[in-house]
Amino acid sequence: MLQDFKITQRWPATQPDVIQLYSLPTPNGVKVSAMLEETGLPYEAHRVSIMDGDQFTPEFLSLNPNNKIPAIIDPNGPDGKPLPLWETGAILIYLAEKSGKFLPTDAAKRAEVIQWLMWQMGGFGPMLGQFGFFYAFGGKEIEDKRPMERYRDEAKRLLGVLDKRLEGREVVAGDEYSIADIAIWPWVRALFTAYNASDVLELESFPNVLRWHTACADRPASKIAVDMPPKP
Ligand SMILES: N[C@@H](CCC(=O)N[C@@H](CS)C(=O)NCC(=O)O)C(=O)O
Repeated sequence: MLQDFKITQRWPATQPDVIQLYSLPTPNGVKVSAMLEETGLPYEAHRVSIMDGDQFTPEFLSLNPNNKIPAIIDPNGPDGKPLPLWETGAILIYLAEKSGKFLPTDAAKRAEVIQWLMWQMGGFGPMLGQFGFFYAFGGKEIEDKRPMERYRDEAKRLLGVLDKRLEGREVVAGDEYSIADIAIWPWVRALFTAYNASDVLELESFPNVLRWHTACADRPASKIAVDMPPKP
């Protein structure tokens, strides 16, 4: 039963039959909101304010001991049992399999999509996140610029890899829009928005990334996801 999950004591479900999303529109949060919007799976979004430390409350930690958003509970998981899940890569694969969308069934194409998803999870997201910390947030005032420069250069290298990949391609992997695109574009978006880093990363020198990002961000689902859960 959904109400057996302690997190529902702090963030009560008004629609207990649908997927419960605990999130905030950060790059990682947007990935899962975008996937839910793209698939059309019904869900209820709860706002977890990481600025106010909500992720460290016992209720949130009871769902995700790693104290990070987003996390979900699917009340109708495998075998009809509720399924709690965190880590966006795992959530995207789960939702793709549940909906039968955005992950090819062809084994080679599926492997390729998962490869790029893992590239985002293991490299693009964490490196851009560190760059953001040292360039735009808490680490901005640090006098020693080597940490910022290291992550800036790695961010540029990764953007170069993505740009090359997208040369003559509409999507990152496979033949159609997939969880690889859904995982990566919110991180490119953060470079323009939260990090204000167009100049320092010379984003104009990655035209394929810019073209692809515009197409991803223009999708109706993406437009809803960037404000999900909406501000109170
Ligand atoms: N690898 C995790 C990363 C999640 C993550 O870093 N979430 C950030 C927001 S984008 C967060 O909750 N930060 C709060 C904290 O670290 O206390 C995933 O993909 O789910």
